[in-house]
Amino acid sequence: MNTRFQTVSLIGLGYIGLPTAAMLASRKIKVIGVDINQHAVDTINRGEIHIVEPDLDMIVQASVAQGYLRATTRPEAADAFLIAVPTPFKGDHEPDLTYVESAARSIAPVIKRGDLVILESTSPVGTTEQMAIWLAEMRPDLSFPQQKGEQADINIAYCPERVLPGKVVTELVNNDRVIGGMTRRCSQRATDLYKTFVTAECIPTNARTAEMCKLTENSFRDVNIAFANELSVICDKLAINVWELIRLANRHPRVNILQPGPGVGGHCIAVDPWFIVSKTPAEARLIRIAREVNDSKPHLVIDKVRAAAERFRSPRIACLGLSFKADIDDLRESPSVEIVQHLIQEKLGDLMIVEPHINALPESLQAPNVELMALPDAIHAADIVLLLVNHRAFYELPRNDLMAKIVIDTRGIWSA
Ligand code: SAJ
Repeated sequence: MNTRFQTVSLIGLGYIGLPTAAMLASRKIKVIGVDINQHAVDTINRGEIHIVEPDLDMIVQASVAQGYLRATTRPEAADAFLIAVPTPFKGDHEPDLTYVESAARSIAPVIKRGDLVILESTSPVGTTEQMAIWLAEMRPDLSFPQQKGEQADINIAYCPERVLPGKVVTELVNNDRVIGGMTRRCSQRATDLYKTFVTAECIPTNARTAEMCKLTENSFRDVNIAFANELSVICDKLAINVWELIRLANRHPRVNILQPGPGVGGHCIAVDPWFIVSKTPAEARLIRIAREVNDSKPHLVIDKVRAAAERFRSPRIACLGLSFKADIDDLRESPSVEIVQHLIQEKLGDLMIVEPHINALPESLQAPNVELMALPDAIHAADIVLLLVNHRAFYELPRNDLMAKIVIDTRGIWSA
């Protein structure tokens, strides 16, 4: 264990911050979690969690019980600060750095000589340097890497997380980490910190490359999903089963096509490519088009439902799945939610929503003729079955139950 970090503070206790706090605490480092959400703070201090992530509850419970993890709404002194706050976009896909700025400004009064500040939030290139400027503005008594290089009082690095929701606990430990220090010493200190719980490699680089690396990874995935989604549209026109096509093409030793779906959701892949486009709009042509292809997919699904609904006076439509991907409860930026919202607006019929991971419909989907239902009841009553998410539970549905229904399978779980 690294004894130089006695106390570490996590700013932002969401899907990344809380698991990271828990991993550090499980290595017997004193962790102070900070979040503006009082409910999250209270939940964690009871040893419980406010998000769904396998195995995280046990680690948080043990860390709180043993006194290694504690949450609060106000930053306190620590040896290292990891900022993991949201970076959404505003207006025409422009990155919104408000949360990063307020996180940086909130820790500025408590940082001291020798501290390490790490930004983990997905950010446009240059954000870490900007964060260092905000900190320096508020603490003229301390020196920062942009002023004093290796001799700075405060070390600053950008270290993106790259964990997959649903597998966060194992991926936090087993994934390689890109460590983008503003100086070599910053990278070294950040590596020392991550090495307390990461068993994989920590690879040093500079802050800008690390920022771009995170954006590149998610854009790579987005472009590849866009390719699959475009193929699905082409195959619909040409009466070809796209899932069979992809399976066959993937038999080639150097081809590995991803899966088409109803669109790309979540707070990462559907957002991060825009951070590249916003910095270099003229150059990022393919990246922008991929975003547009993926964003157009929900509308093509709605067109299919509309065409199917025309066959009935008042169709009963079972919509299976709301989350942005399989086997999680996260509805953020979910194409399924977008699709269901449109179906509600168009009053296409009675909507029976099946989402095994939630107990109540989100407010945006509360309307007359919309009901959250159990799978068997919804299937039994449906004229049209719209499969939106490939949750494990849906694979097990007996095929006979779908006979005499119109099936729109956007994930290919039955059509493949
Ligand atoms: N999707 C498809 N077809 C596919 C794969 C995914 O349509 O073949 C859709 C999913 O249904 C979902 C969306 O893409 O709507 C995103 O899902 P995902 O599983 O690809 O990714 P996320 O958003 O859960 O996590 C990604 C991961 N990035 C990469 O795989 C490059 C993860 O490692 C990152 O840490 C995470 O983004 C993040 O936080 O940035």
